[in-house]
Amino acid sequence: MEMNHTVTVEAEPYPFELVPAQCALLIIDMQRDFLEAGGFGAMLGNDVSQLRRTIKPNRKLLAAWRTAGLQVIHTREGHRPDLTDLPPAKKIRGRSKTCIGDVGPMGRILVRGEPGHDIIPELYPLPTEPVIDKPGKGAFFATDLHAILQNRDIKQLIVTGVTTEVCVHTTIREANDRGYDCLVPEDCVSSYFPEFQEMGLKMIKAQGGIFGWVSHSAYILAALGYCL
Ligand code: TIU
Repeated sequence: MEMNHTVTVEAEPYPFELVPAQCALLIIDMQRDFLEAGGFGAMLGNDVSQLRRTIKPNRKLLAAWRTAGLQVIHTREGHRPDLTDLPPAKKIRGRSKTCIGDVGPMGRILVRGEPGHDIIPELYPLPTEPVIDKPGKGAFFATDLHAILQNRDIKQLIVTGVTTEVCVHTTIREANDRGYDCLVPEDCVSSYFPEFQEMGLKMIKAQGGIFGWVSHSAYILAALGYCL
């Protein structure tokens, strides 16, 4: 397949014209701290099993992107071990007994270098794939993501990961304002709250695609010529 040619992906609110060579797969925060027991997500009182259904479709999409030689970028939410990049407001939010930087079953919560902060083994980055360490919810805030995308001539993003209404939404909004076209496969993103998943996806594609497009990984793989 010619990666500079446009392929049409079935999507809402209307078909997405995908140019594979200009489209990065951006996988947001598929970290143990959000997807496994004892991490940040669980600390906030969430049922982490809500997010685990995204692992399988993300694996398929990631395998396809790698096989096609296309660009993959991963992100991780977290902070420096000395917490100098952790806003005091973020640390105390939630009034939880345990907070960011405290020791949990997977090491210090949401701290870089700790087991819980790392990406789940099922989607572990290759050494050639950039990993963006971000202190906020959005992947553009206080990171070099925009520079990396510009240097690689990326104009479109397939955004997957967790959680839909928090880091995925914030990143899509930031990307949209910087001129990127964002496509979200609904089976590859998830929220701890089913109602936020539903409304989060609706918000992206409403008003003529105010933030982007919503599709399904099967449609993206089909457009790339993968038999399912
Ligand atoms: N709490 C929640 O839903 N999400 C986050 O705190 N971070 C991300 O979404 N990655």
